[in-house]
Amino acid sequence: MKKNMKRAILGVLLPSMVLLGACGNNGEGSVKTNATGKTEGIQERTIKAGIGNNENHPQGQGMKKFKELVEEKSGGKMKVQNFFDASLGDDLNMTKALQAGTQEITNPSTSPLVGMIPEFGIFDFPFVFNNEEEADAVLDGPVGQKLMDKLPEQGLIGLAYSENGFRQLTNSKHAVKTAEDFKGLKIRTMQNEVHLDAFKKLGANPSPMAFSEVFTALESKTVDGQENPLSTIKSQKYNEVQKHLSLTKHVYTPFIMLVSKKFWDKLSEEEQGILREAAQEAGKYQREVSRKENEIAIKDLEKAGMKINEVSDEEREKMKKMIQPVNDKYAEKFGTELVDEMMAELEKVRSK
Ligand code: TK8
Repeated sequence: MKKNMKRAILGVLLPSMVLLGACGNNGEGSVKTNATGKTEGIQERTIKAGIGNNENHPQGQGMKKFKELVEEKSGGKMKVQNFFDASLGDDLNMTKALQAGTQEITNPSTSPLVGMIPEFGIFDFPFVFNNEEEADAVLDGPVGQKLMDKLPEQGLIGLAYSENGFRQLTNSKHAVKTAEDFKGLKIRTMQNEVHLDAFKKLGANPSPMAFSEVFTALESKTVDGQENPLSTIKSQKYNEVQKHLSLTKHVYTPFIMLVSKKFWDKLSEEEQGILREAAQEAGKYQREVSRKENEIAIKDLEKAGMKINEVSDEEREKMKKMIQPVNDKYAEKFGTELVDEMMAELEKVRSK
């Protein structure tokens, strides 16, 4: 074939091959951006998502649903890599990794975030929620959104709430049926000042600790007890090192799906929409799984030999009165307006 003919063909073929490559492989060098420099469309991305619980726990099942939804909605281009059992660290250090941009997603309890955003502490007021319906209404309403709006200045984006759940007390010493029974008990708490003050008010001796250290602390008797929802007590096998389970139902803890703002700001609107939608759908699914699992867990824990006791409403009322000065102190600290708004939301649900 004549040289100039060859050159002519290559002159047409090469540029179109490069162009095709740019549209086809979505590699880093060929990222399409719009006039504002934001990326457009959906790029190939791998998203590291870490949690503290294991994959069978409702939180783990929620993250597997999140992965499935993100990959389905992005045509497989956005891949979620789930890391369970605090393998990337505990709630606080994973949240700090998001702020640093070295991890993309985590799903902590809101309680240990109060060091960054104190106002999340309003969810830690003991006995503030009576049931899941009340918790869902506050979290998915204007108060929950107001707290989400405080996240970007901390380098975080909040996508959705889901359910850790109502916390129950376990310990190795004795049943806790009355407020007096807390006296002297060494109880592990989350790193949260409201919990610490509330347990001190009840006469207990609280010790804040990261989640991944709890089982060893119970086993070695460094602490007498801990408090977590039934699904966590079961999935962490606390029954192996705790004899008594007291159904105190003293606090409702949410989980919150967080994204690194450093990562978020690189995403196109379409990619952001996919993550937000998937997080909200997975959050609703996870709440259902959590509620079903708690019904199963209490039966399994009894079968596993735990001594389970109820706490009467009058004793719960007594505990609530003892702790009220703590709630009042933190209402001042977190802003009485926000607390009043939460109480008004609760009134709406209760008067239905
Ligand atoms: C898991 C924790 C856990 C929480 C705790 O990462 O620390 O006791 O209840 O679920 O967020």
